Amino acid sequence: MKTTIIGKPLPNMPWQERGAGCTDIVWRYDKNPVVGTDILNGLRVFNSAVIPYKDEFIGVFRADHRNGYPNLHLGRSKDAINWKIEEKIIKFQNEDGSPAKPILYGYDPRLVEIEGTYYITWCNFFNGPTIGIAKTKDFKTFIQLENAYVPFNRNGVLFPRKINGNFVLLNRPSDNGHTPFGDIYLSQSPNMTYWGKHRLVMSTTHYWWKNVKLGAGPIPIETTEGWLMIYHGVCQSCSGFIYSMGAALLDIDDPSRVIVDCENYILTPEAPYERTGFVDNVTFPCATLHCAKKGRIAIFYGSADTTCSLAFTQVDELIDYIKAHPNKSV
Ligand code: BMA
Repeated sequence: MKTTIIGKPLPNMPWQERGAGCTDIVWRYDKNPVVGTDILNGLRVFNSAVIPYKDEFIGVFRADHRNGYPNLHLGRSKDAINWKIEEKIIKFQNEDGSPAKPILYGYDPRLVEIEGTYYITWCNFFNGPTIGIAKTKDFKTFIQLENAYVPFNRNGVLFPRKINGNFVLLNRPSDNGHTPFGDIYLSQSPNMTYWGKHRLVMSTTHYWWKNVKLGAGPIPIETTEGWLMIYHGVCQSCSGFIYSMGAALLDIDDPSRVIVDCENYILTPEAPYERTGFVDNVTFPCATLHCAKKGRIAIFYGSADTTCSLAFTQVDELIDYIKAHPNKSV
């Protein structure tokens, strides 16, 4: 079998074969949702990030509290399906060890390991939404760094290694509300504090499912064919926005260059838990677990702003699919 994903094997990742008769390129776990509203005192837990940690899994979860604000919680799991999520909100400290000012809200976290340090990026309140960044080595002490940008920005997603000596952060400039526009950019930093060398990665196009806005999703996956970037694409319907998932390949050395973007969505709200919830018709991918040895990818995504769900795909089939259905406007 060819090795397309550049990385480690992950034999304990969740996996389920495509069901008989299913021809979808990405297929759902048949026991979705994996994190329901029964897990954290009835709060909605969705748009969350998970990662392998030691022989288990760890996650940063978004929970929407009864005061209306979302915040970030730590979760642990042996199988990435059954989760225990801590009731207390993650407490950050400053680099000098003093307690950081509690964040007013934090949502849509992403989580990545780079050179032995774990970084959380999330949508952080800073007189409006921007990208917050924190780091930890042990998931006990969390050090909050400077926000990456002035407001407004969302969907901050780090690459899992430095590229040409810099950390690279995908992001999506936005507004203060339910932004009716949005393209994916990237920024670079030598030290996780000063961000610059901003580049446009991908704009909305005429394809109806992604003609309003785009946002990077999980941490990009390094493959022999380029960085596999799974993202969300949004269209406007008479009953509101609809969030689907898309996929593209970016150049390994210059990820602002799109090699090929798929014209089709790879998953769109169709299951009842995606179509109906606090916000209907949302599939919002924030993480993947993947096995380089078997070429398997599990996508962890928020469903209808209410629960967390899982979907699966096989890397070579997905890459072939992207190439067979190119976005002709890139
Ligand atoms: C976006 C973000 C996401 C959310 C989505 C759909 O603007 O707030 O957290 O899932 O809207 O409501």
